[in-house]
Amino acid sequence: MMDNKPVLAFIALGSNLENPVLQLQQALIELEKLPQSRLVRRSSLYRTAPIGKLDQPDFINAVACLETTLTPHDLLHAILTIEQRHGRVREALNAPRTLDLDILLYDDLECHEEKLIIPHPRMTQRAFVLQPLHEIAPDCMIPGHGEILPLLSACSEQSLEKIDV
Ligand code: PH2
Ligand code: MG
Ligand code: MG
Repeated sequence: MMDNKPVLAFIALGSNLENPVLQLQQALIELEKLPQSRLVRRSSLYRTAPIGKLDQPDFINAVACLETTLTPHDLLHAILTIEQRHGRVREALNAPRTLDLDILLYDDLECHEEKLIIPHPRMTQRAFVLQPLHEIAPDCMIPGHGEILPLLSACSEQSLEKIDV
């Protein structure tokens, strides 16, 4: 797989347990070190109100862009390994977590497997994904959905703030 053509892949980062800012900063360093990959861009960190399950701490969220020759499945395996190093415990869907890393986009791929759905199925309704993604890739197209800005405008009621770190 070493000679695959490099593609851009976008990864969402989120944490709301055990010093979330540090969790994301450390995770970005680990993403930088992934094999066959280069971290080409990263967004600011954002403090965001929880979506889905409301009675949990605020999240810190960001988005990173990798240029990679890893396959989507190898990239998924690599980011799940990083989550595990951060002590991720999988409880209910939307439960608080030390670190969540999700593949948002992988080139223009659409993939609908049980364990790997790309584009990420809920990304188009979440400002905590769309705002940092828009910061680093305002012109990106979301396969099956199109431009990012109308999607972001449609979730303007979701509160988030850029943080200085
Ligand atoms: N992740 C979820 C559910 N809700 N809310 C915010 N603000 N940020 C998240 O990363 C998040 C969430 C499930 O992945
Ligand atoms: Mg996840
Ligand atoms: Mg997630």
